[in-house]
Amino acid sequence: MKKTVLITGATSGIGEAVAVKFAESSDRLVITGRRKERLEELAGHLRSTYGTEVLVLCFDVRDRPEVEKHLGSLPEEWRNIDILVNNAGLAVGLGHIDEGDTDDWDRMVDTNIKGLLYVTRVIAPIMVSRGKGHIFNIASIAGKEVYENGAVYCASKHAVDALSRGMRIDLLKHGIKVTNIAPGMVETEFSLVRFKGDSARAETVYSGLEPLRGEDVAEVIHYCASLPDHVCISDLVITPKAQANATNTFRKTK
Ligand code: NDP
Ligand code: 8X3
Repeated sequence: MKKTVLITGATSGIGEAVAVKFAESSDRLVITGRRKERLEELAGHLRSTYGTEVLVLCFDVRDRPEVEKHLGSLPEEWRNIDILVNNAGLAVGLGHIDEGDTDDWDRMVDTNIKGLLYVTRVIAPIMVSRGKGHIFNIASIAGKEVYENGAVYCASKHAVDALSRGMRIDLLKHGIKVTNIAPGMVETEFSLVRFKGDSARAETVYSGLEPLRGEDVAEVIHYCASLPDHVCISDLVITPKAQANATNTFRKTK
């Protein structure tokens, strides 16, 4: 049966790949993000390629009134969200705690933690009222470990990890599953955003190894969502073969 899937941050990377994956299995999609043109382009592609029913909602997850306005007034035929993928997020900057840019910290905390909470606060009650639903929180290997220069991003993803565990307890009696997804290196726009548009620096992150692609993470999320109702995968760390943990990678030199 068709599911209705809400994905935050569907304009690129993991979120876009998740949208395509669920479209392939004929599900209905609510895709969100800030870049309207990208959302419209993706919606057009999914409609023409897969015949997908798509609702586009353009908003910033940091803006609580906007989140409440858009998600709190979903058209009746779109209200029954079966799957929420809390994916919108970012790292900005890389530096020691005594030198960090506090605006960067605000962006990470506001997007990765508060944005995820604002979205969940609107959608979870809908799931509770229906007695079913599945929430995926895209955390990170940075939510399991901490690395030099990444304290604030790591802290924000540790918060997501804790929220996944807390949500799972709170929503247990309502029949709602919560899956925490903790990817390692995925080649998306992530590093371009982290390095504020410095594409040469972003490319070095993935040099000499084969990183994950958004599609790899999407495949895993789709698998978790396809399991029988009584089965819940709670937490998954997914890395490329060449990555052992947050700091150890094996790179081939030319
Ligand atoms: P991308 O930069 O490719 O995608 C990030 C998405 O988040 C975009 O669609 C962007 O949309 C959206 N987004 C960012 N800020 C906001 C905002 N304020 N409001 C609404 N949407 C927002 O990176 P990834 O696909 O890699 O990142 C997706 C998630 O995966 C993030 O939470 C990231 O932390 C996590 N992750 C990524 C890893 C990696 O190595 N790439 C590894 C582990 C976790 P727009 O700009 O249009 O608003
Ligand atoms: C993204 C993975 O290792 O760059 O969450 O923090 S990492």
